[in-house]
Amino acid sequence: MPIDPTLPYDPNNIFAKILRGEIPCKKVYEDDFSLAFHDIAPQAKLHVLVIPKGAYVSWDDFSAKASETEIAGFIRAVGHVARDLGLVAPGYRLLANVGQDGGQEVPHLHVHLFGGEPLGRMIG
Ligand code: D5M
Repeated sequence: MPIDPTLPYDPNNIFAKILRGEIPCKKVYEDDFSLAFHDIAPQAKLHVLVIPKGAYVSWDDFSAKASETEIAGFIRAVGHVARDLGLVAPGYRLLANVGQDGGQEVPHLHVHLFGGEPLGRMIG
């Protein structure tokens, strides 16, 4: 069920639990600002989620409230993960669902990184 991204951050959401180490994940990358792990229900041959460590509900929340350091760190982390996974030459896709119309289900900002196979064009 899609979330309302205007609600306050829920510290019991599943990604908050992953960040606290309360539930496991298949980690691919971690630094001071970000964590990346394999999606539990992959929609492509390679499907990784990259999340900031800060308590941000959505892209909207993050872009409005995060510090420049957190924003730069997170964007760099996404690029780092793609390079680490060898996706730069073949290419990949990034996606962030926001709120009801975007179909966001987990109320902690996450960027989906898809790759490992030709993904086709989504637009046009
Ligand atoms: O995407 C939420 C994504 O989160 C969806 O692709 C499944 C994934 N998910 C849910 N629980 C887990 C756990 N425990 N590990 C890894 N991945 C998980 P959204 O953009 O919110 O629709």
